[in-house]
Amino acid sequence: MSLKFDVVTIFPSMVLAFLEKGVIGRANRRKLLDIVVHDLREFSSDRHKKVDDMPYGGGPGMVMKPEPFMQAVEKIKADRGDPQTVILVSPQGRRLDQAKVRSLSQLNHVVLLCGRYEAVDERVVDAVVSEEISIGDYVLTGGEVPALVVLEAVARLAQGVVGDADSIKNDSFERGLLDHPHYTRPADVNGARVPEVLLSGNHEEIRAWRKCEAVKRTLERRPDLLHEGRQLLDEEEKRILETLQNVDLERKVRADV
Ligand code: 4FV
Repeated sequence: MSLKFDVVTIFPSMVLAFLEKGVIGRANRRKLLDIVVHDLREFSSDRHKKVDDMPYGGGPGMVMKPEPFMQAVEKIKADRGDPQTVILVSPQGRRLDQAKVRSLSQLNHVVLLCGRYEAVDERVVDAVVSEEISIGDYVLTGGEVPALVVLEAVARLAQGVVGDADSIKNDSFERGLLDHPHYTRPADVNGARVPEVLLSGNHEEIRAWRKCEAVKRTLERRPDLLHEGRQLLDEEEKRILETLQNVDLERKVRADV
């Protein structure tokens, strides 16, 4: 069963353009994904297809009207069946992470609502939204990019979308770790050489080096991930982490002496 997405936006061409390219574009053409993009203006009963209005209580900017979103979700339910979740992407939402992406990828019908202007009328959230998701603590001009971030991150976990399933298994964050460094030809660029171990053909040493680099990078750049995701580490990774932390500790002690 292909993963169904319905995206509601005032810029359908922007979303459709994204869905033509790359892995997602190919999966869409091969019907591994079933994506429908809806123009919010079609659900406006206003003769000028107005979808926004002045904010009650005053203040800057415009607010998106509730009825068009409510109509759009009702139409989607009537035509495409009840979705398992209706997501409004907004800065007020739960922060998206790979764990959330993985849980969304277990569903088979997801609706994504894209806001524009200052905000969406809160009654949309009360009436038809299951959850709000944020892609990060910064403010964009529209929900289309966040909606496509959610769609792409979830769709690539769907069966057959990404050619080599191994690349999913080794994903960053899949196991609470950042990815190890990657290299390709040529072996020497202006004197910058590829680590010898990767040229050795010794697959066990390569595997161990990559694991060590992943733990080292995570400790250096994202210790918060190790704090939250320690239980995701296997015994070997835990040993590597201990060794690195002991080395670190010794270095600090020596520095203090
Ligand atoms: C956003 C985010 C975001 C807020 C007002 C669109 C903008 C504008 N959505 N994660 N960060 N949305 O900045 O999800 O309409």
